[in-house]
Amino acid sequence: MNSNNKKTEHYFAKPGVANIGLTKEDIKTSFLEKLFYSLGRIPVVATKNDFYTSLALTVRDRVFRKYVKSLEQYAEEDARGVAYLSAEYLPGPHLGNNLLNLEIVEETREALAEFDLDLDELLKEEVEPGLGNGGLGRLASCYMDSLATLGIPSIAYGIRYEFGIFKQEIQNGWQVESTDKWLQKGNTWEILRPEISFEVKFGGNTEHSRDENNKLHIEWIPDSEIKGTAYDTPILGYQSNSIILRLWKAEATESFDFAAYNLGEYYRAVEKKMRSENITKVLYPNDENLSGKELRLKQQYFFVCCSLQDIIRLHLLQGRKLETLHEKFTIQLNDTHPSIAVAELMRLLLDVHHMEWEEAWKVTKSTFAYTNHTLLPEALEKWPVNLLRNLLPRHLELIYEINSRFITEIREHDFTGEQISRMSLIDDRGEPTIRMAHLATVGSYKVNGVSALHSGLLKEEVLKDFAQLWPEKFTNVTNGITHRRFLAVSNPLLAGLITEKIGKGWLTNLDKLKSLESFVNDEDFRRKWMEVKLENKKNLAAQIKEFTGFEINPEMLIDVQVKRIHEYKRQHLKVLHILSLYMQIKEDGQNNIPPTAFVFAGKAAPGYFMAKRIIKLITAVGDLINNDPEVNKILKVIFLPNFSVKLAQHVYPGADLSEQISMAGKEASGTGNMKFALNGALTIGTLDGANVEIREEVGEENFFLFGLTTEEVAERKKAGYHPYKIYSENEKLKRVLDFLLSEELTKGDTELFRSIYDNLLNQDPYLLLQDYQSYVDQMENVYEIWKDSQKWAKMSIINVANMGKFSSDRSIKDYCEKIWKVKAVKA
Ligand code: NBY
Repeated sequence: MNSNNKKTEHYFAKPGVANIGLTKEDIKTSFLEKLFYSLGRIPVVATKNDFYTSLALTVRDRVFRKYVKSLEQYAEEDARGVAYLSAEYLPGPHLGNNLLNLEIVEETREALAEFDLDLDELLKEEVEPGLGNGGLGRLASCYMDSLATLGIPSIAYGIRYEFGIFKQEIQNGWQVESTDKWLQKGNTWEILRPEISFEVKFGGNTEHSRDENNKLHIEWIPDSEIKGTAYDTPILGYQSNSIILRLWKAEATESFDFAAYNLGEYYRAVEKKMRSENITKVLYPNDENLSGKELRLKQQYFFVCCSLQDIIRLHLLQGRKLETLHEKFTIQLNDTHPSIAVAELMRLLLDVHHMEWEEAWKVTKSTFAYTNHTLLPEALEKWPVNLLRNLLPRHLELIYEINSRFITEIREHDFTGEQISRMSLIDDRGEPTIRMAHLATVGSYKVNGVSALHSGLLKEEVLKDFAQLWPEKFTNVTNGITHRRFLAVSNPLLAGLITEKIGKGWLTNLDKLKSLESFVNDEDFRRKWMEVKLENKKNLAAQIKEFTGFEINPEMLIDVQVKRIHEYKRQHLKVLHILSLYMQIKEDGQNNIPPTAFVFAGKAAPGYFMAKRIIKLITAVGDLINNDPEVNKILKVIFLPNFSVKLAQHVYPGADLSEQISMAGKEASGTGNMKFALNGALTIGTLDGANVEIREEVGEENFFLFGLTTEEVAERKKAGYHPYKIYSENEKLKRVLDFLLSEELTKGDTELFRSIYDNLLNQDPYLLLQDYQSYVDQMENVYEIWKDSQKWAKMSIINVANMGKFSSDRSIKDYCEKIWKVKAVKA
């Protein structure tokens, strides 16, 4: 297996160290022991959740065994490591993934069968941690899988939100949110580390004084203080090491409680305790747009402060000096959410560890690297100066000082006054705010975007002045996904067929899929390929039935768009297309459309009016179509509520067509696009984000392209875009748009979709009308090819065969080589 490390093996072989094996018998024994001794249950009274928990504990022991081994290796090699800072993670269910990575799926299935238990039933019991909004959080979790698998010394830090992303229900066609109480039944995968705990201060003011040598001393006198405590979850890699996801929970400090208690102010103390704990209560459900919420800034600072103190503790524990922090650690900032870390590390080095400015700044900007995930102006974080002054007065001073030195530096270059004010960390055009992306850029040694297109645009637009100043600082790392979770675990049938053909090397080297190409003309293989897809479609149909009550015929073309609901992602463009088909059937009497089920899923930010209305539009179109006997044999429209990693794992394998239809230049990368293609769906999409690279890899003849390019979008807007003109000149489009206001669709409430209608006719900022005809035409082409099932199967195989590049293993290797300069530690 992974380790030939004699010392480690020897340690584990010592008498007294429990032998926890991986055979069916070992699993049976442990499973019963957990049920008896950890849960105090006997099989006759045990609930499904008890059985799930016993199994999870059984597996957790084995995962920790790997982790302890990894720790010993990392310590022995004194290796350079990565700390990944992310405010969000979406790990998905742990159990199935851990079983795969331990290679004990079948052993476990058989062991459970001997107790008359079904592994698949127990897997369903797991409640997943929804500690993120979407792509960014899921990416962090894919990266952890690859970091562990590749044996990169690393630790991931984040926030242990008590309530994750809200639960979505659909009531009367509208999204209704409720609290995600994911910890209600406990969380078997984490362990509390009460001894790993740090203080975090807020508010107050700073005091400046000079000592006898005229050296300036600055002291921050905060007005409140809380404590962050670590909860560790091991994340196991495939056949290999494990790393830790360390999430911080906020609590009141003891001293604080105690003082109040002495004063007899017990209730006041309890209240304060509750207020402190609020910091990690709930995840903010905004995916792309955030207003200046104080609690959100508190969350960001809270987890950054705990994480940096922990990193410094780990560094000093090895007997090293802080001056070498950047040699032993690199800290990756997952977007600007943790970017206050730049100021916080400066504060720790200057005020707590008494380093000089120049030295501290050198360490800081050699330690951080920053990943940008968005170009949307409204999603670029800016914190009001006043909010920082109240909450983090010392950090505000430090940011001003960093800025003033930075401005002095750039004045020496040939930058215009306009450029200098554009680059400043402080935007004082209105209410003064701090531009967090600028802080992150100035305070990092590398900045990367998440696809080739996005990284290019970052350099040409959002951060162009910085790219002119420091061209070598900018780089690209195209996103990737873990093919172990998104193929091996979630699509065992396709994984099995692939392994049968080419062996299992693809599990650790996804480029191996390339050899599938040599079987495209093998009729027998294509038949098996299509059989597997059909099975997966049946499974998806069963999920749809379970969660919506609707039945779809699994033979239909299953056309899927799953992702956060956002105008730039253009779910409503898909709706316009569906309505055009409806009209064709109803008004033109055309029914040569192949039977298609349109499946949508995704959450809308609770405060995002248009996104919520788009959900209502999808469900209204669904009501109309699904209940019309003339239409519903040909079309079905499904909205699957409460999209999650767990649900996603059923959706990708069952999809035929993947909708990646954002306006070019807006989707930084997308990762769902990769998951679909890896599971054999074909893509209809724009030249946006990683679609560009997917198309390059699979070949343009195997990708359904439509719409304007990024440059064309810019030109179109510059020349003056008039959606109304397009509307009035395209008869069929006009008919579809006008239908949005019809009695039939709105059941009499004809103003229901007025906001969408008006927006599209008057502004249409995401160019739906512009791209409409090109989309509809390309869908015609999709239908033509769908009718030729052999051709479709060939294209599907070629898509899968060319997904090698999109493994997160490749992404992490890129980070290691281009950015981190970190090497794997793996025997
Ligand atoms: O990150 C997504 C991008 O939209 C997608 O194109 C990319 O593939 C993915 C991974 O790089 N961004 C994203 O998911 N963003 C968020 O979830 C998010 C969450 C919170 C906030 C902003 C964005 N926030 O400001 O609180």
